[in-house]
Amino acid sequence: MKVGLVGFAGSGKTTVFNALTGLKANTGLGAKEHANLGMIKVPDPRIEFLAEVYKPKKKTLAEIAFVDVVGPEAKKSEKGLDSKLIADMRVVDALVHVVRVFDNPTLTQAPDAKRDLEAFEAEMVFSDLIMVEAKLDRLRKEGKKTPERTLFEALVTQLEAGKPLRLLDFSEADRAMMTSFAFVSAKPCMVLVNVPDDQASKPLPEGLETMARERGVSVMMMAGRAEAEISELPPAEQLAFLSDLGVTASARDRFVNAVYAQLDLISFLTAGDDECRAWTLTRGTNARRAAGKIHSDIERGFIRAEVIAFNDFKTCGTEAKCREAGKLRLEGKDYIVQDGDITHFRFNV
Ligand SMILES: Nc1nc2c(ncn2[C@@H]2O[C@H](COP(=O)(O)OP(=O)(O)OP(=O)(O)O)[C@@H](O)[C@H]2O)c(=O)[nH]1
Ligand SMILES: [Mg+2]
Repeated sequence: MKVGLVGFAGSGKTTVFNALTGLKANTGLGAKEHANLGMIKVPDPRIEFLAEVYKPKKKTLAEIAFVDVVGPEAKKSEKGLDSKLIADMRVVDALVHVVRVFDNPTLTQAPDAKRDLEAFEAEMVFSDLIMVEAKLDRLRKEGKKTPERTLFEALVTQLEAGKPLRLLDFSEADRAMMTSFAFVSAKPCMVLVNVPDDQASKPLPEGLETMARERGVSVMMMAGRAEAEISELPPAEQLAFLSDLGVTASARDRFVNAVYAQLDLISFLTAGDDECRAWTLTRGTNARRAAGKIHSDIERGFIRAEVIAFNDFKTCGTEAKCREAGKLRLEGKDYIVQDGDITHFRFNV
């Protein structure tokens, strides 16, 4: 899972990146030559539980990779997003749009979350529109009424109305025809409202939630600078400072929960003496495709999955006891993997 932090220059993307990763990338003016890369681990107490039982050599949490991409100046926005930024945005699975609510003395514009949300969304729509129009020109010249042309006609209608592609319902076949374009306005997106230190637990700016919902994006609030400073403290000390801010969990934990909810993600687990591990999966994925997350050979040679629900494992205590209690299920390739499934794939290559 790869997430891109995007937004206008000086909105606090790098500050948020630091708060989430615990890294110390340079912020402020002159810190914009290249994108920052970082990982965060998805906290999962189920892995701790499994590790107690299996005593594996290794335990591995699921990870979310982050790219903090370099932002454009808000005032240059009429020109459209530059191609380097668009390229960085195309390769991620989801976008987190950082919107500024604090006063940034290096910027001339006063903060206005709704203005920036609208403007950046318009930029994303515009950059997709250019691609869609170019493709549609070619399709129209061919003169045939293909499913591809029907799809691109629908895309152009949506984008010309100023609406992002993520609001449309696509079939599997549609998605296949769009894959190579990696449209930015089609990517799942979350707005991260970056507020001053004393506003972390205040209500969202008026009307922002509605505006975000109309665009198919969820909203999360964070006091970026304060939370970046807290993330540098020893874990034991962090909680007291967080409660001063009026929040109950770290920026990272809140963020991971929000991303999982917004992107409809689950984790499935594998357990053994070598490794206990959590794997990220989109809800609704079948067993065979889930196996492919581990290795393409396992997907190709898939025979069946042996599955124990984590809660059953917790009740029974061991794999053998689960077996005795009839809690170990054999599932075929079309089984839809559930959150917390402890899965062992049988395969043959
Ligand atoms: N008061 C306040 N200042 C912040 C907050 N977040 C960031 N800043 C400050 O705003 C300035 C810009 O922050 P950055 O994190 O570098 O912003 P950016 O979006 O990465 O900027 P570019 O990489 O230039 O696009 C820095 O001086 C930060 O210290 C915040 O939540 N509150
Ligand atoms: Mg930055």
